[in-house]
Amino acid sequence: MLKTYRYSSLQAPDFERLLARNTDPSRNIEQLVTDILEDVKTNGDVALKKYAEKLDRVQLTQLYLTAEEIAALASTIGREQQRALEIAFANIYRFHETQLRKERAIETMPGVKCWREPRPIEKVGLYIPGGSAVLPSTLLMLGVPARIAGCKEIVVCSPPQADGKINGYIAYCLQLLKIDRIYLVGGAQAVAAMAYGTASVPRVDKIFGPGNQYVTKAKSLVQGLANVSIDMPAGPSEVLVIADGSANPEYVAADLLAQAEHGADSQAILVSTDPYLIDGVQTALKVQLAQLPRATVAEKALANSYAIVCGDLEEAIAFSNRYAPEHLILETDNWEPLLRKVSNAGSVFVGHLTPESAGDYASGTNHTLPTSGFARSYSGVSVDAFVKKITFQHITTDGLRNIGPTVEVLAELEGLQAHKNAVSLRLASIS
Ligand code: HSO
Ligand code: ZN
Repeated sequence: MLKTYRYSSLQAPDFERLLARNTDPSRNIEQLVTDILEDVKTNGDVALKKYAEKLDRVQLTQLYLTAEEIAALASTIGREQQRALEIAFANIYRFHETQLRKERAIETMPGVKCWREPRPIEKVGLYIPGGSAVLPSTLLMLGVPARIAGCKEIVVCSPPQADGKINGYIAYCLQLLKIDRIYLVGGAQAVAAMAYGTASVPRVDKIFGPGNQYVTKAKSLVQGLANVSIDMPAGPSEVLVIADGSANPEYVAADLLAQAEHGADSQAILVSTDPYLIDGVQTALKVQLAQLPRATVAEKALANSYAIVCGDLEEAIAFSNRYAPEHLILETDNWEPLLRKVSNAGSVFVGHLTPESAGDYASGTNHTLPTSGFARSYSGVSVDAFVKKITFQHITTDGLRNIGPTVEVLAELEGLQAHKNAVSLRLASIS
């Protein structure tokens, strides 16, 4: 079921092919999204209602739901589901709260004090997709760090259902987050609305959240066009499992399928030191796949995935670091020495009993992570993504005596006399 390659026989072009993903630089998408951005920029709410009718098949008189409407929807969900969302909320809160740790002020020279303080990004926009699967967990993963950071305005956009409402689980998460409005806007038009602002939807400073190719393209375009920043370039989701003979093939298969069911373009990669384990996983994949409601989606994703046989765990980690997976699962008894060798990955799941699903929902870590190899240079979403860190400094009389001459020399060597004067004038007046 999974195509299998031998690590030792891979040549440079094989690596290139196996490591590449999300390479479709479709110009059609770019043109379409540019038109939507322009339309929303010029026609605001009118354009948003038009797209709701055309794409979400719903006529909206009002582009948002109020606190009362959200409360009514939230009250329709079951107690067990409420409890699960509450536990996830609490764990995500606990884990992210520690990220606000204060940094120490430093005296770089006597009398020269420097420090850094975080300030929340005032207005943030969270996009919650509503495509083939609605993901309330994504609202928690973005809303919790935004709340902890202290963002003043949290704008949430999600496509309306055919009845002009949103799913009750999303509504319950809004309540947990104390967000009292949700905008019924989806797709590239939601990104446009939050980037430019319309009569109904406020303009924001930074846009977060996953989405389809249109949403992703819109996010990358508005960065340049509208002076707004984004969390990260997000592509289809992916997992890489490193497993040896100690792994349980059924667990491994389940983890690969948990990834594969996200979308036909998802990738689930198995890297193993044991060909028998790969055989076992292939068998388990067949059995488990047959029982999945989203089997068609998962099957397509598996067709776009593969397994690699490595000589040892060193090679496995080397491949993983080159692939830079969004999620890395280490299904081996011998995980401990591997940890420090992991150099590129979004989020790592350690040992046989740590499925990615735990982190997707409820263990506390964030599930908004870099894909498509961006784990080489990006981190997942955290409280940091919702703040700016501002540096401060204060110099005393002694401090100026200490640092002044150095600055004068450097200004002189760069030929910037005014810079030098700003120091020299002060030094003269304190001597
Ligand atoms: N695996 C997805 C997150 C998710 N899974 C949400 C289930 N719901 C990207 O990290
Ligand atoms: Zn997932």
